[in-house]
Amino acid sequence: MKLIIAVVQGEDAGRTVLALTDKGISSTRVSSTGGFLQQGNATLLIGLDDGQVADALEVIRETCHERSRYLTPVPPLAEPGEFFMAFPVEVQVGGATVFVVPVDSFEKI
Ligand code: 2BA
Repeated sequence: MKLIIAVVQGEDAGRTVLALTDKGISSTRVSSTGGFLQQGNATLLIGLDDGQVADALEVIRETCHERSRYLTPVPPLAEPGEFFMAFPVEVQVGGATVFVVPVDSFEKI
């Protein structure tokens, strides 16, 4: 058995969960925040048999898309009279950051 931990963009999460469910794969969606952009994203916890991993990764590839986000740099402490122009920096995010980890045991209690 494996656990897939997939960090996806909020816009893609609903479609990903539905497509996984259509294939009989259970998942849990957790709200999360990226450390770099400090913007909301979603983390999917997907427990599944080894034989379903390829199917789940295919669903994630199909439903999660790369997008541009903009990061506005925080201005440095300026001396009086100094002027700082904060230009937004474009960052490419996603499709998904995926970890596949082995599961020692799985129980529903
Ligand atoms: P964030 O940490 O908010 O990162 C958003 C995007 O910013 C990243 O997209 C990447 O393009 C860029 N980025 C991140 N750290 C950077 C840095 N130190 N310098 C320059 N650019 C940087 P993705 O790589 O697609 O990551 C999307 C989200 O996936 C991340 O959001 C984070 O929540 C998660 N993630 C990515 N790598 C991870 C890891 N190794 N462990 C845990 N979560 C991870």
